Amino acid sequence: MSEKLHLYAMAYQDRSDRIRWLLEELKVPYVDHFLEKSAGEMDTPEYRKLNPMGRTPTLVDGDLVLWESAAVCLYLADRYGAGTLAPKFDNVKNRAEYTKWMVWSVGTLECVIARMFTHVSTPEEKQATHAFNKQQAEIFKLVLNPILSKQDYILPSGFSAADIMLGAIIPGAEEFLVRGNPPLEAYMARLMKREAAIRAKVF
Ligand SMILES: N[C@@H](CCC(=O)N[C@@H](CS)C(=O)NCC(=O)O)C(=O)O
Repeated sequence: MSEKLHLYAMAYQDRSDRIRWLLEELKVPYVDHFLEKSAGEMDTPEYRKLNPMGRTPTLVDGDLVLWESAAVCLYLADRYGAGTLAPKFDNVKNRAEYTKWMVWSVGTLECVIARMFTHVSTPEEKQATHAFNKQQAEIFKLVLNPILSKQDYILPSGFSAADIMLGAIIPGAEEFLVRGNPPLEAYMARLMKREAAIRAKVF
């Protein structure tokens, strides 16, 4: 590892927290670049060359430019944490389970959490959104609670990049999914204590 990695993020808050947390866990040196959207810093020709959508986060590792936070985390865990934060490819079934959580966290959980924040104005809309949020959270509990009641992390083999993805996304549904739900309260407390997460200022 000769050169430092570069992480481009939107100033204040975006989905780079999961990548920064993973980099801290991996102890891989990196440089943060915080871009001010309102100042047009995500729209410059230089940044658009890295990320044609003008979105964040984006990682630059030597000649590799990569965006999509889950893809970046999959890459980093394979490149710098194979066998520790990512199951190796020689066990295809473990690998499939790990990939499932990495993809589910953004493709299902985060998509639904984003919908939970749809702007509503009338009392009827508020009631419908509340009912939707509760119903979706119950479905997620059916998936997560049985696993996190019997083991500390989402994979039986222990802490992995999949916990970083889940741990960075679950707080978005704190009110519906975590509060008053002991397996997830304990899981989040466990994750929030991790020094790498504290250094990365995820929570
Ligand atoms: N699915 C993408 C989401 C990328 C994305 O929408 N990023 C937001 C910040 S978290 C963004 O750049 N928003 C600025 C904009 O939409 O103009 C990922 O996980 O990286």
